[in-house]
Amino acid sequence: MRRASLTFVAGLAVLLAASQAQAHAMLDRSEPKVGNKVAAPPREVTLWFTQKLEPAFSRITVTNATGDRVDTGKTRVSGSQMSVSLRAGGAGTYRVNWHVLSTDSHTTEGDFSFQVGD
Ligand SMILES: [Cu+2]
Repeated sequence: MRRASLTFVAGLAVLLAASQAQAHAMLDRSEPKVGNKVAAPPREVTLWFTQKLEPAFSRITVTNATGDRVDTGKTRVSGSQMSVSLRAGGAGTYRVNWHVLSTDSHTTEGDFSFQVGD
């Protein structure tokens, strides 16, 4: 009896987590694109989300192949889009970390990488 109800509660929690995840601001697309290769270091990184973002609590950080921060630290938010300018950071693998608060008051975060040069 107790085990059965615990299983039910766990199943409910999974269902709730799944439905909430759909309602959060998820990464829709990016420029440079996730996992893509670009010829030269981009001047900025732009991310588009599935919901509008709260500017005060949404940010992007970008590191280059040597792990140095190459973003300017000033994330710009407009609706469901945010972007940050980059300093020149050379070739190699760049990693983008993002953290957003959507207008439904939920936070989500994630990261991805793209390649620069050859
Ligand atoms: Cu949400």
